[in-house]
Amino acid sequence: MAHLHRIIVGLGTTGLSCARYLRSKNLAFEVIDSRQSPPGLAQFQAEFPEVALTLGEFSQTLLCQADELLLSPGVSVQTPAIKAAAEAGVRIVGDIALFSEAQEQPVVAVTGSNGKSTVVTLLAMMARQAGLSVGLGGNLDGAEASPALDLLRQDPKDVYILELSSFQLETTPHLAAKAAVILNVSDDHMDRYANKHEYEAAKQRIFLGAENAIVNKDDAASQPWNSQGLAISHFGLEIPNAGEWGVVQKNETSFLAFGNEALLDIKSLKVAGKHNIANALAALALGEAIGLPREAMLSALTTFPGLPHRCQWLRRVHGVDYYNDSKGTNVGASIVAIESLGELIKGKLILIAGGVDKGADFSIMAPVLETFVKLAVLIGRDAKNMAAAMKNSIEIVFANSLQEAVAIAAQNANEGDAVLLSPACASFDMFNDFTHRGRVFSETVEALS
Ligand code: UMA
Ligand code: ADP
Repeated sequence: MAHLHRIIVGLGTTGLSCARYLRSKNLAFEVIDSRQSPPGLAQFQAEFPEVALTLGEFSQTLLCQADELLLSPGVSVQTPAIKAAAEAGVRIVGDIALFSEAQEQPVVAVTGSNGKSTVVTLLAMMARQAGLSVGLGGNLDGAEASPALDLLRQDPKDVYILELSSFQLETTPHLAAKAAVILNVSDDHMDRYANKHEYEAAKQRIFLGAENAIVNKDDAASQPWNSQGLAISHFGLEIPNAGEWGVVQKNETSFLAFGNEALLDIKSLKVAGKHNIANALAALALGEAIGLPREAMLSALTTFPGLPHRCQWLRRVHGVDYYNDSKGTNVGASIVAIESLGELIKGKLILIAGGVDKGADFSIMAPVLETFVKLAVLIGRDAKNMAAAMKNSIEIVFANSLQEAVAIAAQNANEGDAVLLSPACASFDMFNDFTHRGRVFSETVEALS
């Protein structure tokens, strides 16, 4: 293995973590990136001055000479030069493949279009509450984020909890998770996949070699296509059958439940909305599959405050509540945010949305827009596309910046209304990432008088 010709493709967070990991194992590698100045460049040159680095348009000749490409998730396996290398017999894998080959502790793997970060963070809290040491990382962004391979350069942990994107799963041949889940599937990344089937097929790879599969009864796309050898447990928002996770009513109170056993009054959760009940149930089912005690799981559920930038309440100004859902980066997430906050408030929502649309179909937002939203303020590169799909449902205005959008929203909101940033789009036309977008929104709202 030590003599393989390995090339790391991409010098972002993943590429750097691969480089550090390979060096910790004394394995040789070189690096290429299609950009002239990738984000990890300065750091890489400081840490790895001796390693060959090729920048600029991918050289097919170089890629085809390798034995193995360690592909970053932002680079599609369909990129012509990568495809040519695969056809020439080069092994194409990603960081998650290296991770699963290298370690033997139980791994919990979570994918889905929405709710991944919430579920993995909540499950990590549950496991820690139960006294386990936890390695938490993967696609997850934010304070606790860590690329998967960085976790293996730390002390070994009792359990690893990984958030995985469809991109990461594309290059993972065998994950062998102790427990795996596809939380839900709605359109996302349609600029990268030829159709929804391809996107779903990438997500299905999470079950390869898994022991336990957790299935969302409310979303048929969460079912494993091949259930051979899998122990399956179910969760859903309806009354559960025996051995399933769900919601039961007792004395007009709703409880999270296992079979007919009421476990926790839903009002004691600190996070709101039906989607967060689903997230709580998914975390319970995953926790049970890795043997966490119920008591620890329920205790974590009553303290989990939710993550920033996900339907996060910021402030009330003149009777108008402001919510930051900057992580609502696809249509499914924004529909859920509009529905759950729309049901909560007395008045109507003013929605701030827009950015890079990733090939999404916004027309499916019509029912929630018509029911809960009185005005949409659209920003960003694909605002016009969005408006074309929404114009029959609600009134629309355009803004040149997020600050201008907040000002327009504030002018149009009456007492009892709420202003919601839930863009249904990626952020990189105007911001570094969704956290940057959320921060700008929060600061602008903070400055409102
Ligand atoms: N890129 C190039 N040329 C290259 C390599 C990359 O143009 O040679 C571009 C990609 O097209 C992409 C950008 O650079 O636009 C970043 O790609 P990357 O693969 O270098 O990304 P990393 O910095 O390694 O970050 C990735 C995840 N990002 C993506 O998959 C796009 C991060 O998830 C993740 O936290 C990190 O690995 C560690 O595991 C972020 C994300 O946005 C949160 N994920 C998407 C999502 O959640 O929707 C999938
Ligand atoms: P991900 O990591 O998959 O992007 P997050 O937990 O960060 O998911 O949540 C992102 C956004 O998706 C939230 O702000 C909310 O609008 C929406 N969301 C969260 N959980 C769910 C769910 N279970 N189903 C649908 N939408 C959800």
